[in-house]
Amino acid sequence: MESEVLKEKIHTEPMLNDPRYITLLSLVVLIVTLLFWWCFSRRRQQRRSVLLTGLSDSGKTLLFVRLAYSQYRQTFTSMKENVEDYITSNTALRIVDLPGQERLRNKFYDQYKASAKAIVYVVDSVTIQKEIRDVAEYLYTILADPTVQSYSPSVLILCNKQDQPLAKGSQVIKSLLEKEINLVRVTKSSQLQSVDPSQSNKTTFLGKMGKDFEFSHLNCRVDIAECSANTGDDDNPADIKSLQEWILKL
Ligand SMILES: Nc1nc2c(ncn2[C@@H]2O[C@H](COP(=O)(O)OP(=O)(O)O)[C@@H](O)[C@H]2O)c(=O)[nH]1
Ligand SMILES: [Mg+2]
Repeated sequence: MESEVLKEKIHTEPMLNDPRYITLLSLVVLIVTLLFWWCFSRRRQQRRSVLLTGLSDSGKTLLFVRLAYSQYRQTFTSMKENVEDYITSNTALRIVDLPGQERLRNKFYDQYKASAKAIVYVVDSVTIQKEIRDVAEYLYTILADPTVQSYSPSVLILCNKQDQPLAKGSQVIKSLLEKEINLVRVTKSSQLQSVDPSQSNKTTFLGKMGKDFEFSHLNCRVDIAECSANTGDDDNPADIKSLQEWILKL
């Protein structure tokens, strides 16, 4: 009996002392750890948010409510974000309605941009001409963002409030925005250069150098659609089908 125990000892001990065995063991442990870490970080980074962005009063919160609860609720100026799951037949998404107020929007945008699978930029089609500078500047900030540049999420420019008689159509809004971003990108890049010349080649130039700005020049896809989030009466029912269909295609 005792001799058997002794035999076994002799048998196993050299194995544990063998440096090759130790190396193999630590390699296996390392690989398993890395695998766990990789799965975990992938889960965390999974980009499944659809961000609703745009200036205040463009209709983001109303669109959010219609998407998430499919009913009308009175909205108010949002001071913080609204988040709700949005389950479609093929994916589980998350709709995030970001505040549009100038003082708040960057903070919330920075918080959510890394999780963005898609960005919906909501435009008030009635006041677009009056507010074109603000609308274009905010859109420029979103598109030129380094995170957006590297992940290139799908972008939808949503021309809301189409139920209003004075609303501009999507093609008019598209060319208004392209013209204005053409001007905005010149001012933005010269501003950056004067603040810190070394930064000028780090920030991306939006579009093609030496050509007028067009959305089709970007490496992320930019779509444009019309909708109306307002609860309609029977004469003009609310119509957010274009947005719902676009989300389904993500
Ligand atoms: N006529 C009309 N009004 C809208 C539409 N969408 C939003 N509104 C109104 O615009 C105002 C601002 O909407 P809200 O959702 O709070 O905009 P937010 O600031 O972007 O979140 C509210 O009074 C809404 O009722 C629309 O499609 N048509
Ligand atoms: Mg709001």
